Amino acid sequence: MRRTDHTASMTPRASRRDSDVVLSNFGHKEHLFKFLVIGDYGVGKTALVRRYTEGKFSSNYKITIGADFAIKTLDWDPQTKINLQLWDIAGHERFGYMTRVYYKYAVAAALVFDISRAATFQSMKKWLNDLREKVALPDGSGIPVVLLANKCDISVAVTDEQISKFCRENKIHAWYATSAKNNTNVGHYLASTQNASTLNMTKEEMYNLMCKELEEGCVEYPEVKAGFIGEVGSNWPIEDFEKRAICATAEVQAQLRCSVSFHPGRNASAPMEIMRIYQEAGGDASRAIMSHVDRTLIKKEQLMEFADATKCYIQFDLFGIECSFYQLNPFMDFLSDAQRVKRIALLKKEKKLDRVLMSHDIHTKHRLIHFGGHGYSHIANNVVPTMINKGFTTEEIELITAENPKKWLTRQ
Ligand SMILES: Nc1nc2c(ncn2[C@@H]2O[C@H](COP(=O)(O)OP(=O)(O)OP(=O)(O)O)[C@@H](O)[C@H]2O)c(=O)[nH]1
Ligand SMILES: [Mg+2]
Repeated sequence: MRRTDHTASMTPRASRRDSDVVLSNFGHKEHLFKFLVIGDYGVGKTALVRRYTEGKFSSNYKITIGADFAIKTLDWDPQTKINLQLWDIAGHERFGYMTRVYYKYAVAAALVFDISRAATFQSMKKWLNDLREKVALPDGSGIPVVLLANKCDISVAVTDEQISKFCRENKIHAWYATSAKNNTNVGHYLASTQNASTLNMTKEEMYNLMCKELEEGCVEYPEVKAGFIGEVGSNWPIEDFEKRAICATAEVQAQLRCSVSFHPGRNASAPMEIMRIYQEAGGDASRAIMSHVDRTLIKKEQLMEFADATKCYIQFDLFGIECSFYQLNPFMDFLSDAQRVKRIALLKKEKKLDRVLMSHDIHTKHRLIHFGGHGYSHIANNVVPTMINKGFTTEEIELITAENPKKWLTRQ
């Protein structure tokens, strides 16, 4: 298997104590993590790794002998690079005696089965036991595991309930239905998360794909039409792929009058730069949402300047998250809910409430009520009463929480 350019000098031996390796260079850190991909023969481990690292798929089956490996480099944040060393372990049992050697120093694993062949799901327990027995984190706990139900483009012989029950009973963190063939659930979003074939898409190809998904139906689910474009993600500085995605979004928006949503990189200049590219390419600012303003435009002046300069929706979407240390950008002070409400009050004073949106970006399970978090009712139960105490009228609350989303979601 070919490796990416960044890593041409790496060999499998480089994975010794990889999880401990942190290369510091003028504040920049690079981590190397060993990640295992295991499961029965023929379930599509090699195909998934190849799809993820090279963006390619082949229907020819070439059995893996021993183990193969590949690297995926991810920009975790502006200061941190993650090199994911993917160990694609042969599934055939004649290689089974080697697993102890291959598993050494791994920090996470994907267990893969073929959702069209129930027997490969039954084997998951055996693979999990083998893994738990032979590898652990330095503190002795089991390494985190995700379960991949591959070949979901063919027939389904195992139900969602069976898979969820298996995960619950075996402390598996998450499971996903994947298709290495159709590229389902194999990387989207920021440039750093895209596979090579998506990264190479021209603006015209992106435009055609978005139009198709809005007008005819989504590639993976043809019976479902997309309602809006987003989140269109970008990092800071904005990468070429991301600029093409923003321009294609603008052109589709101008053509179909649909709504769009943008995710900015963690820099106060990012929201305005996205809107500049979008508007120059013909996009209508009044149909766009700028998300995450509460972790991007931290200072009042930055927020008000942005609100004056464009007509887009301004989304405070991190309600419920108050942290003393923001690990994704240690240089940024994170706002509290009270400070978010104060910012919204400033926008009220400027008569800009008809462009304000609020939500809780719940992307980790510890934020759900079941796991001790605020849950999806936090804004309704806790934030709205505070806003009323601070002088917001029920009409203003109605505007932010019902009218604005309704207006944005309605295709013109
Ligand atoms: N339809 C379909 N076929 C797939 C998919 N993923 C893999 N395949 C096919 O399944 C066969 C086996 O895939 P591999 O990736 O080589 O399987 P493996 O798990 O690496 O097998 P071993 O190396 O023997 O352990 C190949 O013919 C692939 O083309 C998928 O998502 N959908
Ligand atoms: Mg293989």
